Amino acid sequence: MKNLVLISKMLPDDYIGFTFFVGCMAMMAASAFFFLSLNQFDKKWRTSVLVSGLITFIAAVHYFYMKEYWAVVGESPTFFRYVDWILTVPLMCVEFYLILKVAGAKTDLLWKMIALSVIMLVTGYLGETVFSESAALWGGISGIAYFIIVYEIWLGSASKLATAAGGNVLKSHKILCWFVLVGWAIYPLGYMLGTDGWYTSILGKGSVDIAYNIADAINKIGFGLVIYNLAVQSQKE
Ligand SMILES: *C/C=C(C)/C=C/C=C(C)/C=C/C1=C(C)CCCC1(C)C
Repeated sequence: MKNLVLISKMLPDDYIGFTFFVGCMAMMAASAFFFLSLNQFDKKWRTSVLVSGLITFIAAVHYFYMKEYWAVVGESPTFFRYVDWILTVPLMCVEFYLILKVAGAKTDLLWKMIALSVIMLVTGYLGETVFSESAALWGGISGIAYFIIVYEIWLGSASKLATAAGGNVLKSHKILCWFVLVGWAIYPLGYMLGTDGWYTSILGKGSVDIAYNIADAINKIGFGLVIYNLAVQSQKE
């Protein structure tokens, strides 16, 4: 039987390991926060806050594995990373759908967003692993799916529903739109730092993991807090 590693050394210059560790703790704390707040919400908002907690909780578990993987194997935990994303990004689409339900959002919108995010992530995974010699091509296909998501929420049917809903929902939808446009854009940047393509001569090489870890903290915890705040504000009224 192989050795079971329970704890591994953290070197003081292991900045990547540090962001994995802090990421793990931050996701755990955020999950505790969302779950423990559930009782203060009535049924209408509880599901949304629960989903915020599930997103950070799923990430916390994956970060627990990823920090160990990094410490023991010393490589990017690409597989765990994408399993995390394929579970959590569709849940973020669910959040959009849940808050827009008041304006009559249909499950078509939900499935369309989920399908686009799956295409975005599967093609990105292929570009980072199986077909890494054509990473730019796969990243480009992934980028198209990403732009359609951005279009859908900023200008497409999701934005029309948000306008129809008005008030707090519209305000929160707008903030979430910014998360997707700016916060999510860190991921393709990380991808370009970690793979070889036409962009390598411009950007050089860097750590995918630092980019992805920072992006995850901003997007998963920040996104969840926007939903939490929407629930608090709406319930006050
Ligand atoms: C919690 C995790 C989140 C919000 C992950 C989001 C991931 C992306 C928006 C990834 C996008 C990518 C591209 C747009 C092109 C290159 C490949 C990806 C998968 C890194």
